[in-house]
Amino acid sequence: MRHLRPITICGVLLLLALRSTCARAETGADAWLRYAPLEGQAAQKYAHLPATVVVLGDSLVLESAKTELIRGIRGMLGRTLRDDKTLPRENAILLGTTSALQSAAPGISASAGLREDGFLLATEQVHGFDCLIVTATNDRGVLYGVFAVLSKIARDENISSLHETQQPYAPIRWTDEWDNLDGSIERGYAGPSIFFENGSVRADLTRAGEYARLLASIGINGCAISNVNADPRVLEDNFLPQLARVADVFRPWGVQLSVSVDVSSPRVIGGLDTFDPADPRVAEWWSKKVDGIYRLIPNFAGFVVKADSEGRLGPATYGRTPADAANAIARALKPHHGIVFYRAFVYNHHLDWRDPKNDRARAAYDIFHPLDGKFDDNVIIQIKHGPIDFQVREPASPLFTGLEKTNEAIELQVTQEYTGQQRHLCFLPPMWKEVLDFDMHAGEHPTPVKDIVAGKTFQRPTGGFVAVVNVGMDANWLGHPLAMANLYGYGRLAWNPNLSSNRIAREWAQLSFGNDPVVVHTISNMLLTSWPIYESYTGPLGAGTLTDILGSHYGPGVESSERNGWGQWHRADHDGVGMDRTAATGTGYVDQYRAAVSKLYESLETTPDNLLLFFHHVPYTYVLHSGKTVIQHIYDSHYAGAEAAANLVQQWNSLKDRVDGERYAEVLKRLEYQAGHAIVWRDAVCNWFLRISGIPDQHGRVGHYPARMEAEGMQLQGYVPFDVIPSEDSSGGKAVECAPPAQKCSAAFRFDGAAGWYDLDVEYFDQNNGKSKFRVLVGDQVVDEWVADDHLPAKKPNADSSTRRRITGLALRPGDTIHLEGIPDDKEYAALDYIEIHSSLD
Ligand code: GCV
Repeated sequence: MRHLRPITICGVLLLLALRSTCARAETGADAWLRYAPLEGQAAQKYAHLPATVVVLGDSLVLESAKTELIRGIRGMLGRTLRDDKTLPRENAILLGTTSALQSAAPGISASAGLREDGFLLATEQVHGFDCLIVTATNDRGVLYGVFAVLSKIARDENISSLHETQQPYAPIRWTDEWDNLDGSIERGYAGPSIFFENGSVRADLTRAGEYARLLASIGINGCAISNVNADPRVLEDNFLPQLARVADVFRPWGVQLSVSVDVSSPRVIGGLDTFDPADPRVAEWWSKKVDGIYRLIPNFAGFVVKADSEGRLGPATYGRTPADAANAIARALKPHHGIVFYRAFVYNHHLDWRDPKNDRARAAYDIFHPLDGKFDDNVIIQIKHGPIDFQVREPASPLFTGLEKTNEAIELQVTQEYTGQQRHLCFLPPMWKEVLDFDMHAGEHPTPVKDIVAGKTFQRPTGGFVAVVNVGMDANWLGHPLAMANLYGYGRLAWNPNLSSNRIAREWAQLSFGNDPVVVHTISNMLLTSWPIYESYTGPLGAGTLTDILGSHYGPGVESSERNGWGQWHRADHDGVGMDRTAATGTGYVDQYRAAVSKLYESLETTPDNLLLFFHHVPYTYVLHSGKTVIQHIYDSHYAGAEAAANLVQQWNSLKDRVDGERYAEVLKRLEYQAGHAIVWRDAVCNWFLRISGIPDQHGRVGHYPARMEAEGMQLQGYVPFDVIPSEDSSGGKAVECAPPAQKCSAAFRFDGAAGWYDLDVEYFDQNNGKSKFRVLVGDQVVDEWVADDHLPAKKPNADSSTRRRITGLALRPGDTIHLEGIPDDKEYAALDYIEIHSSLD
């Protein structure tokens, strides 16, 4: 080995010291707008940046653009720009609309064809001075341009010679938040609402303003803040001034406010005896209500409507159609340029599961296609990306080509309802891109979903993108520090769906964690592999997320999809699995697509493996394109997925000391949890399919766990065995609990392996209705203790609450007694499932 010279060693030490001081503690609240100081060469690159910023014009949004620029430059380069109002007599950064710039300096660069919100970044001489120009047709475009410049600097890009135009792909780029007025959030996983508490708008809206800034930085221009399962009180006269306060904190960032409304509002809060959209009194009620809103909120965006769905009232009450309901509301908004998003998520959740021709996936097309052309031009039909409900993999909804004379928006879901609820890492842009890029074959040229929703394919005046986000009061907005990559990715794709997932992942990693190439490479690799990993242990071959669809939508629950009216069926029986949606023998759903797509999915040969079970019912022995049988694929993918989840932990470990300690620890905790829960998924799904198919795993893994010691097989004191329901939610279908009157219980066994270093995995149940305590002892020595105080979505011991505690590096000797002690708390009885012992060298 070459010896390091002392000077080199000093250099290395200095670098290490620098790196650790640079690794600042962070909560994640700054998200991708950290503006962390650039060092050395990186900062040098911007040494010639002008010292002055000139804003031509006067508006709240331009003021935000200016203050953001000053803030960002201060943070990254440690310089405070001078703020000037008139064209300078020195080099400057010029901000203003094209018309303001043209009148201040005729002849200045203006990009022809800039659309609303698009911007131009250009370096050129103005009156003989070198200027960086950020211009747009509207103030919001200027703000977006400033964020683009700051992003370039943060990512170490050259800005000394620029002529770059960026245009949004579509006018609609919105988020929906499913926040309730009491402060809870439906399918929110990061704390309470940033908008509401105790039935009112929050007194302190600081976070709401910060959120609007984040949204603006990725080009989002509208936000509906209240749950689509709408509370009519949101439209009460005394509530409107409260909404106006939210609009006020959104306005400086160019984000327009919207709320979700209940179509029965005219009856529930309006004093009418009807909400029939055809009744003139109802139309008048909406009109007056909307006029009142615009008096308080002149830039109000409009409403989101969920009706006749999942128990919500709707126009069907009066035999009217969604078009009747949407138009009645849209006509009230029209004079104010407001819009209605009418959700296509309308289906019967009491479908008769015994009828093999019934199919929830058909619902949106069956209901909305016949209404094409009947919606007013300020109505947008908001269509979930797939025909079911944000499953881990779905084909594109056929409704995208079912509406040629109607505006559309695609609805995506940032909050990970069916994709791990921000406890599992699942970077969704690759999934969204599969749908956005999917050619629906609606013309001679490719007609991908992204073009249809943007209004390009059928020449619609408006349309675009909506995502359900559900940020909360948790400092880092979405719970998992890496989950914000999904919000960032959504915004970037809504702006430009042609961006690659790789580019988005790298951008986000750079902005959120800095430009260390190792960090950027590792994080983007983790992000880019995370959806396939999650899919492989939760819902392979297009069967849908095999989760508890009747409850939490979180852990495994294969059985829960079947024999109920919700229609998320996978139809697994003793012989085979999958929904037959073909035209020949199934529900006929495939015929909702245009011919080329329907042909693709009608045939077993051409249906891709990853959507096979969405379209076809096949025997377990059916051989996939991959050469494996369906059943072996199910087993193999679950084992491979759980292993890959464990590998995410290793990858993250390699970044210790390269990222700040706070986020490092939080991500590590979540990834370790995920690795454990992936095993819960693996075992539950594999054992369920083993039981129903009767076909063993070729590799002998399923049902055989040689390293495992079941709790019910240990020497128990106080602990009592019980059956876990459903049985696949625990190892061997049983666990032990320390129920009252016991106050402390123990389970013990003798270690009979060879002397050596071992890791111990303790599988226990962490419910949300108590905080049990656990201790592990080897002989008399306590080797670990913890409190089960996580907030998982379960009040019982089941696959939602099943949690792994890993204890590493234990020196065990044959004959050692290992004791597990549990102290119950409240309704949580310190339940234990099993222990696994692995050599630390494995
Ligand atoms: C807001 C799914 C979710 C519901 C949600 C619904 C919707 O069914 O589980 O929580 O309701 O979708 O999108 O309206």
